[in-house]
Amino acid sequence: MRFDLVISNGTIATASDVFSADIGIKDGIIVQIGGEMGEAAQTIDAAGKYVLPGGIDSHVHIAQPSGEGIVMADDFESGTRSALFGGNTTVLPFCLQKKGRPLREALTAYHALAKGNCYTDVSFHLIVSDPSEAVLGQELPALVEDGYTSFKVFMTYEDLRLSDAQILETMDVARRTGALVMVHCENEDAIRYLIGRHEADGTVAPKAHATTRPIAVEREATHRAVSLAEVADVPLVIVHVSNREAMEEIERARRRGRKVIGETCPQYLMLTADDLDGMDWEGAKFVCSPPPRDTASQAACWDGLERGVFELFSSDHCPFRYDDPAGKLNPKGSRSFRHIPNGIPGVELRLPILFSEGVMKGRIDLPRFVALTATNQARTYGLYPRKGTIAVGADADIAIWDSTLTRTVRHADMHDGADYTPYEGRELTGWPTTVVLGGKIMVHEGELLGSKGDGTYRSRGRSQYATPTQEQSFET
Ligand code: DUC
Ligand code: ZN
Ligand code: ZN
Repeated sequence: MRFDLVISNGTIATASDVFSADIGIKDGIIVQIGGEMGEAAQTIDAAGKYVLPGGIDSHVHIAQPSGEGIVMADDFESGTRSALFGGNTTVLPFCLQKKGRPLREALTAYHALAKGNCYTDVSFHLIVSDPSEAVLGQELPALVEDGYTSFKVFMTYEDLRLSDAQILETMDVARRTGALVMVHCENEDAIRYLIGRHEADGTVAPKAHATTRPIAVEREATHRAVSLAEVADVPLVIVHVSNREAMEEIERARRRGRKVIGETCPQYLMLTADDLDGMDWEGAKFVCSPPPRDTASQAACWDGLERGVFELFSSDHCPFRYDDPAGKLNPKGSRSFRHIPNGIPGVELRLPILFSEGVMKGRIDLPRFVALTATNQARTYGLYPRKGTIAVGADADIAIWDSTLTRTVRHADMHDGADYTPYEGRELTGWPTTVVLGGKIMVHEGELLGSKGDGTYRSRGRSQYATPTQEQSFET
């Protein structure tokens, strides 16, 4: 048999092109695009459908330790299953260093959780919470060599935040090793100050999460992060950008010649701070950081997606169950916003939201959709060209989309471990109907055909943007 699988009659989109051709797959790899296909063990007829690279979601949290008594709603099985049904074939979760402990220890535990349980391929970022001399001097450089080529640092959360000096030291490791630093930009001291004022006048409902983390808190930290990266001379990723003022910091830094990669997420297009104001503590369902803003910020984020301020559109999937003592309504969280775990589910709806609201509504074209959700993600995090595109020699990670399908979002139809979706009741047009991972049909017409364990851990190369001072462009 010449091919294991042929996908015929579809319209293929890459980050640079839209064209009609058949795809021939052998041993998990795309081996032919276009021309006579000949015999195949399996064929999918994709007539009338779009054939896109499988989504790569470079920002998800799965089974991440989340504080006393709090349990994340997804393990690797449910999180990657949900990702798969949403048209993704690779996700990049975060491995969190425990303070005072080596990163390797966290990695060993995290790999054990993932092994044999994944429906998509996975690769880990590191969260550096304790940049000790040993971590900076030995551990991180060795881990970069081993394919852990990106790390996230936090400017917020008492137990995670790094000082400016620590951020600079971590950036310096990235500069020397070619790793890429991702920064969560919110000013913790300013948040503490505002929390104090809110508590003093008894304002403790979920909405206070938004008013204690206003745009100025994110803008200031974004400015500081890009400035620190300029001092250290490293490129950086500003993750989960929520508003125009933070975007302007990114654009200003780029005008100074800096390499700054911007990421935004579905919640900043679809939700506002008013969603945190629901009856009966329902606002807790929308608590995430940075918080959703207002409709002007939503428009700004769309503008950023259209103009290229953002190269990455990721979910920041960080699921906690709502009606659960280990989730949003934990005993303390049901009394004060301060104790509501931060994060919302989104890995399954990231792509349908951008397809429906972006492509179908004419805000972005299909190549830009592919760039934002797969190609740029692969380029940024050292997976390209093995992943993130449809090309001969690439992994056969493919999602087939039906742009005529309109569905109302119901959590009952989701495949994650949460008990709600923030997008309940939204009507979306354009859904993935078939997902192929490494040449294997994992989902077809809503049916799960793959098994947990079909997804494997993928070590990464260095980001193609992680070279100091040298100009790079996202053009394909
Ligand atoms: N940052 C994230 O990236 N995800 C969830 C919570 C947070 O603060
Ligand atoms: Zn974050
Ligand atoms: Zn996140």
